Amino acid sequence: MQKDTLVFDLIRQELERQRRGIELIASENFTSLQVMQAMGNVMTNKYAEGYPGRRYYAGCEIVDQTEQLAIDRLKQIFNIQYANVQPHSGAQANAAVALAVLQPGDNILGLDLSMGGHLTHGSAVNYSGKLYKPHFYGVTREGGVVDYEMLEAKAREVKPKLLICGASAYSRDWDYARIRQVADEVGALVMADIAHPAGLIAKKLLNDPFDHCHFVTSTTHKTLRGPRGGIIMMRNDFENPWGLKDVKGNIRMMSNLLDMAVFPGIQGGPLEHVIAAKAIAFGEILSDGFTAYANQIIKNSQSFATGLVDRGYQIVSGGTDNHLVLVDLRNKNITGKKAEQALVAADITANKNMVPYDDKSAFVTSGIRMGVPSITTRGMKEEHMSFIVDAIDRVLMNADDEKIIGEVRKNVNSFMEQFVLYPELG
Ligand code: DSN
Repeated sequence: MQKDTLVFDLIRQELERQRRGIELIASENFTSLQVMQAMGNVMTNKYAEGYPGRRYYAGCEIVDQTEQLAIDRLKQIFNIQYANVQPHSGAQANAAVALAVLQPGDNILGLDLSMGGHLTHGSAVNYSGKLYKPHFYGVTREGGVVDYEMLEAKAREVKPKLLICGASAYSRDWDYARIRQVADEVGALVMADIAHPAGLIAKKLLNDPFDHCHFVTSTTHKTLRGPRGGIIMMRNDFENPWGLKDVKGNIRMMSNLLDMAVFPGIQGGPLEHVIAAKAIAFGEILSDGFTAYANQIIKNSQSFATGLVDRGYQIVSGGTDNHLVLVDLRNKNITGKKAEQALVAADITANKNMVPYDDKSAFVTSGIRMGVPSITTRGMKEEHMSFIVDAIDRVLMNADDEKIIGEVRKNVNSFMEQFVLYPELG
């Protein structure tokens, strides 16, 4: 068969783009070569509907072993009793939890998307806002931190069946114990979506959600640095003390209900090649190297945030506990959209983002979200953050000056040469 040079040329171009630029999209990362290699293998040919040892297809003896390895390693990472590694994405993981515990029309309560929440936490354009009745809490206008009093008041008012915590543009840690307290008071179950900070939680650098939240979901490709995908986890409540039922009206173990919600509930065949890559990534997370990586994320993030503040940038909530910052650009007289475009022209990739109480639309926005997981993977340390802050500041203060942006791009490209990415790929 003839090689499809058109597609492989584009893949090569994407590799060069990733190599020459500064990647600050907070939800991205660079996997190891072996994680990528595992995604391009013969397991993509295998159908394996079901779970290890109980499949609907023959010939699953080998993929059973990779999937079981992924499950066992994930349980070890977070010290948990239950893990499902089949969700194709974080959105699928959240959909499966909702399917397992909610009925259409049930109340759910999550962080407002415009305040840092996620589409799957009840947005009107998402299944979560269409199938269920969404309610929201926000962050405080002054401090930019989760407004727990508002959360508690809303919970008491709407009595959600599922209370969702976690965010995609929030730089502070969560008080899971406080959330669980009000959830118990109003009879809600709690789901923590830790897609963004999971790698930091894995190394105990942030609060542990597992003792307080009934269900914990995540993606595997952000701070966990694995392949694109999702996972569902539980430490306790394994036995379904609430008496939730399956479609036939039988009370089942919570683990069964969650497994059934993933398959056959919302997915068919699992992506066993991706699950093999998840197993590899989970093995890497268990290593000392990943502990050093997670610690370096925090150091880089702190140093990056301090550099921005020193330049007069306003970080929502005033700083960061995790891997990202959300910058309110209103005092710099530039929109998020314009900032994103100017930065991309200088080979610095970050995404525009609404800030809490934004006066601009989601297409324009007043903010920019930036994170350090990718640049930390490339080997950057605290001392490299000042170059990045300088470059960002120069671009944003000269967003219409193509000459200056061209100069910054050149500097960025030569700066990045020292942080070699995938040397094995030539
Ligand atoms: N799109 C992801 C992010 O960038 O945070 C969340 O799904």
